[in-house]
Amino acid sequence: MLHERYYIEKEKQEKLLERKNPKTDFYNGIYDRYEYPVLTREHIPLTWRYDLDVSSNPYFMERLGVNAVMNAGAIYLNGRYYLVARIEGNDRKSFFGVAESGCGTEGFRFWEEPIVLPDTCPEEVNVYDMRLTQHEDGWIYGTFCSESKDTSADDLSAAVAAAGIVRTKDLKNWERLPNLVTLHSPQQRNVVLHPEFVDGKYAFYTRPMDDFIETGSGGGIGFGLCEDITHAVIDEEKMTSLRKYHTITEGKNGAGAVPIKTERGWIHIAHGVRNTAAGLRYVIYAFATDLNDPSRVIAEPSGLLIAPRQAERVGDVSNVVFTNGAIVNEKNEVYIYYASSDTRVHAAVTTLERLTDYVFHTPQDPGRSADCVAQRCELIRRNQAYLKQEKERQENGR
Ligand code: BGC
Ligand code: BMA
Repeated sequence: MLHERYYIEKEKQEKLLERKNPKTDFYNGIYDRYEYPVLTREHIPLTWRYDLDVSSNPYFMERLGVNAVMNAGAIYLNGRYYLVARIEGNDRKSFFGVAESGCGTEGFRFWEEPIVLPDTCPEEVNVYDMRLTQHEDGWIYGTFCSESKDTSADDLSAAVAAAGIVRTKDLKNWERLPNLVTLHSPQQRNVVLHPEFVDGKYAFYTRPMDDFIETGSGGGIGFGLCEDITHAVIDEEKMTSLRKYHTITEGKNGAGAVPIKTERGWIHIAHGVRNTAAGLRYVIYAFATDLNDPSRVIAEPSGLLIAPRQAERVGDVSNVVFTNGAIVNEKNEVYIYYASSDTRVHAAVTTLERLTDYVFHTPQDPGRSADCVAQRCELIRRNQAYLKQEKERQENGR
């Protein structure tokens, strides 16, 4: 016998999973936003949260609650959209689960059970933020943050972040490889595997850090090569997208989605962080690197691509948008999956043509107020002249 409440909750959830997700009227010409998040804690199957047996759970209580569903890696396989989401239990521990949809902006359903990664690191306490790379070697790799307690420090919250590496062919069976070793950076978060070999080697985007929170001397997003993915060691980390004073990356930045290959270069969708009186503010930005040397930045549109807006601004860690996954389908539509405020996952949708135009034709940040206002006045004056010319053209045509 099932509790009567089970049927009510099941029906509520079914409605949510079947809900249509219309575009909002948000407009910037770059991407569309959607009315609802694509994944929330309410998407988590009831079997993961409730004990359905009325004799052991007479009140139909959540026994293992889920607090948030966020930061999802993404991959497109055989015409279907897959997200590997970070699911955070009420216990603050995260794990991964696959959610699948036929359309990319709605209808995501979790598979029956979460991903069970091989438990090879006894000191590891938390895992999160997986990036999924379809590598040209034939494997799908997942890189994620593997966090352990820093036992060398007195501070209870002192931690060590490393990059975990797993691989799979089907998102079901996962092989765990040793964590990435970066010889010159004691900590790593936001590590992304490049989808192609570079000089015959595996290439990683890294994020050199001196300690768990502060990137310290780490100047931005790093890039390093390694010979053997089964014992991945990176010696030199070159710098790609740099942190800069008084920009959206001043505090820190990190690689997000796996870079997207276009005719003009690799497009990267990353995050930038600045400190504020209200805490860290995370936004998403984009840049491009050279096709032959993916560490060399060749285009840097000014400022942010996605900022937390309206309801997105509020959540467990407010004022945050974060991405670690994007999908390009065969129609060259681009689905950028981003989480808001460490609470839920949304899709921002554009096309490869638009994203390329954005990355290569958005002016660069000139770096100072005086130059930025001059840049804007130049645009305004060109527009005024254009409007005048259009008006004359229309009047002459009449
Ligand atoms: C949290 C992450 C966060 C990191 C740095 C971790 O313990 O799980 O969500 O990004 O700390 O603040
Ligand atoms: C981090 C990330 C994310 C998180 C963000 C904001 O450093 O790795 O897990 O979304 O902070 O809390």
